[in-house]
Amino acid sequence: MADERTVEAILDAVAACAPEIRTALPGRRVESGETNPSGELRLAADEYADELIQDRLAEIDGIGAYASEEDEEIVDLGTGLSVAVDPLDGSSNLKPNNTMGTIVGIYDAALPASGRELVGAAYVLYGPITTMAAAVGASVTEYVIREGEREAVEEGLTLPEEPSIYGFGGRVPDWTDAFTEYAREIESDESLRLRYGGAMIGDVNQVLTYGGVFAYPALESAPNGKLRLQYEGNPIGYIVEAAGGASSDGERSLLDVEPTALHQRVPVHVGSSDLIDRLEARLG
Ligand code: AFP
Repeated sequence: MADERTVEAILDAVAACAPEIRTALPGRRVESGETNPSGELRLAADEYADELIQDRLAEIDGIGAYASEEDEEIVDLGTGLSVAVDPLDGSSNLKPNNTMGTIVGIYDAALPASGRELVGAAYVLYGPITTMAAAVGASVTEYVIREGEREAVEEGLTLPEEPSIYGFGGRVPDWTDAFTEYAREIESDESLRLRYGGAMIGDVNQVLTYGGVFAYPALESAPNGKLRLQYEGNPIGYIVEAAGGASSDGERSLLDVEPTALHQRVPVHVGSSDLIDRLEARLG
């Protein structure tokens, strides 16, 4: 089917960008002097990754729109699928040489779109190894990226039965009372260990690997949290749910959150179903 071929072509193109982005990082740790549409300071690496990915995707037939964390407006590429990208998630981790990622949501709908319109989603993790986790339909595959080529290492990836890690973003004094109660409940569970690295992709990959929960919750100062729905919450929620886990904005699946704007923020909670159920029992 045309869309499946286009989805695979998009995943191949993003994988091909990975070594070029990784190679470009050392020389682009400086701030560009610009801010992105969410008001965050941009690094030269953010701009490089955004331009490279957009150029490569523009060469693919079957893509109608490109949207990015770095660009205010949607770029018209003709007719076909819509691709929403966080070109370099966790770029503040670049200076301390910690993990970062690239996130891709592939929608069969005009943006901003519901997560239910996703036909594929993936993230690249720039860790000790460059990997990609990709969900197409109800299955997640982990790839190692070697010289820009995807090599499947695990198909039908699912979260482990027993969770073992948690990681919560935002400042603790800024958490709501309900989230604080949930956090204390999780912290007191002796089977769970804190893992928080400051780049969602690294933290989510820990959850996919070890089971558990990642959250960047609603804050007193930011009721919609920090992360963006179109190119962070939806694709990550799609991947974690395809891996047998759950996602939530505090009340419902992230995939059911009403899309209202390209850069709208949403509280993000993803992980093992039981831990998400316990979160919604607290926050709902
Ligand atoms: P940067 O891309 O500015 O580093 O932000 C990363 C991020 O969007 C997401 O990847 C993290 O989970 C979250 O922000 C970390 O936010 P805090 O710095 O407030 O913990």
